[in-house]
Amino acid sequence: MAENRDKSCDQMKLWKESRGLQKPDTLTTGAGIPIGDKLNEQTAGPRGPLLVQDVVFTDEMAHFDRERIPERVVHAKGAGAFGYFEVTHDITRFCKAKLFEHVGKTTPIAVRFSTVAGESGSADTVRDPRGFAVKFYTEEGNWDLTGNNTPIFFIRDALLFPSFIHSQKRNPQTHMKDPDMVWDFWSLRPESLHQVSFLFSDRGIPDGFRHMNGYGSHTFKLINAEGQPIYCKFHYKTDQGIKNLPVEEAERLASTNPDYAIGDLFNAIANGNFPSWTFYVQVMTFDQAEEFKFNPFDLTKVWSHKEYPLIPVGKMVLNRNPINYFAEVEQLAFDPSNMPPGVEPSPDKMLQGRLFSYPDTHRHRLGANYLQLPVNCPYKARVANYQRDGPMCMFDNQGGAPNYYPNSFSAADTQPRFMESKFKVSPDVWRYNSADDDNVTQVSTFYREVLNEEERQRLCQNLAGALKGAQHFIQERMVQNLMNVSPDYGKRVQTLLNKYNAEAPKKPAVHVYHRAGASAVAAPSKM
Ligand code: HDE
Repeated sequence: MAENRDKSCDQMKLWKESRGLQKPDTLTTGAGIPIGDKLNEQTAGPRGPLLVQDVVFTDEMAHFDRERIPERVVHAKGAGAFGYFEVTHDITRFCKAKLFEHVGKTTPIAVRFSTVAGESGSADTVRDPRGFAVKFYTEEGNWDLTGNNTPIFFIRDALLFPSFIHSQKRNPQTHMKDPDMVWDFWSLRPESLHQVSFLFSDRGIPDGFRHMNGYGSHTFKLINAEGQPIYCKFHYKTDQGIKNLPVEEAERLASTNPDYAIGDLFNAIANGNFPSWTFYVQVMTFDQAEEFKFNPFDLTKVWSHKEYPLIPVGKMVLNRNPINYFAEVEQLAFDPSNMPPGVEPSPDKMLQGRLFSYPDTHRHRLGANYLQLPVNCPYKARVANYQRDGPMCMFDNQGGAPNYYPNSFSAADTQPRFMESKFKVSPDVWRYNSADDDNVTQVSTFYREVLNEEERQRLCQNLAGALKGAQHFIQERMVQNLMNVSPDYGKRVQTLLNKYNAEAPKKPAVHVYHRAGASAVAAPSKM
């Protein structure tokens, strides 16, 4: 290998070497029929035309025409890897899930890290939260702890998610990222202040995927063997140490090496430098939850580590790169509703919304039988149900076993010990407005106590540097929200904006068809 080439650059060469002296396979069609010539079409005469009977051509082209599947609607750009989770500390007093059964137990895992707003070809080093999704292949089925590198989120009601994401993605007319949309939404929804402040701090641009923490983010419920529940949050702390990229370096990499984070992970694993994370839980009893000063299920807030200390549980190690990206990463499908007995959802509205959204998007993106794909298949468990057929059924479709339930011939039956825990809910059904559920206390603590002076300065610069792209009335609304967090925060951002606004060239007039009260897209005057 040339000195300055890393393993990802030499993948083709390394693959060839891994095959040793093995003879090349005979080239075939998709149906396995050997091919005599793959360089020349079958034509009537040397100048064409092409014959329909050239199945070597049609077989190749028809498959190519269907290569793309929809990219993930969010988190489209990402990297995956495989490894194991090992229990280092006993938590059976909280949780009966078999994967925590005893110290030393290991469970295979698949992990996918991602950015959120960019398309699958976008740069890795942008300011954006990072996805941190882990699939544990347990004997009781797959557990998909689908989190981010932040313990909080922008909103607390799942109904807002599509609009929030639209505001971060492309303008419906210009097809460009649009600061007006981004800041309009954030400034209209002040519950986003905590996550926005985190995002524009240094941690908004992690140095690759190995140097960041992960969080289950939501509150979950753990159930022990006696059936006792307790609320919990999950944390992964990076053993590589936290490292973030300075803005200038991130910008340089975005143009010179847009796949920086994918390459960094791939090469670390290929070189045997296996990244790892230490896994912790925080727990809160139901009584403590009743007394908690905030809504303990509010995803825009954290639980204090002082009051609810981190309890070590295990270690997660990544030691294998994907053998094929499409098969093992693009098709890797996480679903927060996949939880083994012993882990259950809390009432968190965001989590509840996600329980529906993920399997729904997978059925659209990958098809109804996506759980049969090798990377998604719960291979440590045995699937026994009454679901049958559908496109791309990959196995024996459960053979001759009865396909209805109940039946007199018994293929698979339930076991009461796997019942979910019972809990009380008796309030009125209503569309409860949670917009103003204390949007500032924890943000203020973050600004004044978590960040030091230099970090505060960088936060204000980063935030003002992005907010300056929005219209003045949006800037003003955002600054007012920051004032409510801390006058110092608001004033600093305002001072920077004054400077930027004074420097900014006058904006050219933009033709916009959209007016309040008018139809969203007015037809051009003459078609
Ligand atoms: Fe996601 N999110 N999300 N999300 N999310 C998706 O699922 C969604 C949220 C997260 O590597 C989608 O397969 C809703 C929070 C990760 O494959 C989609 C809501 C957190 C990944 C979806 C949220 C996440 C996704 C898009 C609000 C951190 C990538 C494609 C209720 C705790 C997983 C897909 C991977 C992906 C929906 C909010 C993390 C559409 C409705 C909060 C890491 O289903």
